[in-house]
Amino acid sequence: MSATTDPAPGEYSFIVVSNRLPVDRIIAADGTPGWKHSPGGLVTALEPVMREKDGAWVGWAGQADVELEPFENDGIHIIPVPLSTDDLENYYEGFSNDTLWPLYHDVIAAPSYHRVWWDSYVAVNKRFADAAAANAAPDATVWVQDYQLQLVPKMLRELRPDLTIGFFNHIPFPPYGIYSQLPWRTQIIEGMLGADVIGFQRVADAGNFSRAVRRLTTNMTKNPVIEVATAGQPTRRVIAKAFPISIDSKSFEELARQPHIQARAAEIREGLGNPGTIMLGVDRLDYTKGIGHRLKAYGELLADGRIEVEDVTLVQVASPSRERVKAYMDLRDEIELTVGRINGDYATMSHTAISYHHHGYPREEMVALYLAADVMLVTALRDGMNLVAKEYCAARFDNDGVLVLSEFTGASDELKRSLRVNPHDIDGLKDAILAAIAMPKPERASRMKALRKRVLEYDVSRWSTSFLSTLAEAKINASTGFDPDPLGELEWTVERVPARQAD
Ligand code: GDG
Repeated sequence: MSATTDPAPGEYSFIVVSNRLPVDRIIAADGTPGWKHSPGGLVTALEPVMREKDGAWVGWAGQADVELEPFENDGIHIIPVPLSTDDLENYYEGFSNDTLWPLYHDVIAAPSYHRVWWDSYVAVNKRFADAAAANAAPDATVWVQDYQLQLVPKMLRELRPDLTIGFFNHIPFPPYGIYSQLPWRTQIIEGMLGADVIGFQRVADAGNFSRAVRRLTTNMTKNPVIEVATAGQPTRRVIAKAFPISIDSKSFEELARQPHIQARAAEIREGLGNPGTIMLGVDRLDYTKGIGHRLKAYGELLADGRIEVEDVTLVQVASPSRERVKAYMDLRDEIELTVGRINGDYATMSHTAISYHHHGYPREEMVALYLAADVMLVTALRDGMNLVAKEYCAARFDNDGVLVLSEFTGASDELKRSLRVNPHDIDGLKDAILAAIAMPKPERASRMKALRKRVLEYDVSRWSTSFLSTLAEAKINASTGFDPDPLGELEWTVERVPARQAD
């Protein structure tokens, strides 16, 4: 890592803005600060574009109350945005994770609405917008990521009308009947409409957004176009559509093909007493992931005597998440109580029922777990996409393993040959688990081949390329008076119901 000298701030032609940077600031045991690369899917997907376009990444470095200078990391310019302890409490843990997160996930947990959280959200979004505006070259492209930064597109457009602005929402966008609870619903919609292209995980999310636009503003929509009228300015055309995110599929397959990872998978199976079937759940410990529903189904199958611990073991990795938010502390207690009860009731001296792990693991270990698991359980109650489902398929180069997948994930729109379940229907979930355990090898292979085809074809680089090319076209079309419907086949839709009477 070295200090950034060239180009000077204000000269980056491509900027990504996200709450977290692709590097974390860490403090060593002796107090020395350093940086740790956190190579998520987004970083992997954007790295080539970043290098090609000499791009910069604007975000928070993961440590409160420190002001850090921009620097370069592995060919990417890093522009840290500071957050104070108060910002973390109000903007991040409060408004982002205790208002928007539950609201956007179908109010599985009750959202809290606090005006001080909102004020902090506005202030922090402005700080991110200012940082992007100060660093963007004339006519640059800025891609804003996720629900923590929904006001940034509009703020940025006001500061820098020359920019091309994209926004991608990684989590669901809820139906209007739920969204309309938000006291600041119109401001958020207007914030997002500052972008030229707004990406969602599912077609349904884009539809929910367009409907909210019609209910809360006077703008007209003609799928996927929204005409945004602003007093005293020319009408702008915004595209809102689905761009389902994916993973770096090849890298998962490559890891899975390595002999030491396969040896580790065999060792995991051995360590669990070589049961006939290993089932696996991998989730952040989050109430949206349906971990409790999964445990209930598994516990009932043991209680009914339809499976035995000697034959079927469940491994549950629940990586620590948002541990200072009350709903997450309560969830942890609830899950761990259930795991303890099931193990207490059914484990034997030689076989555990649930092998439960409240840690994060290195990626190699995750891939070994994917290879060791005969059945992967993804039972989210609502999930923007769910990358774990895709990672499992990418790792299974042996065309084996069964994916049980909730229909409430974005992934279920694509992974149609999984065993799709409604996790609220516990009897249905139990039947699907039994079907997965008993599935004959040829059917497992035929399903897994189809799943893998999809995951390998639509990888994360295809996702980013598709979004960025739509963004580039939107820019060209905006300047050439593009007509999205030259044959006049589609109706503009406008709802004239005042928002207050809606639903
Ligand atoms: C949000 C949306 C959307 C988990 N534990 C460990 C670990 N992980 C990795 C998984 C996967 C990622 O974290 C989790 O991604 P998901 O998609 O499953 O879920 P969210 O964290 O909720 O992500 C989601 C996503 O954004 C992208 O748009 O799909 O809907 O909620 O990659 O493998 N990785 C390692 N150790 C762990 O212990 N190494």
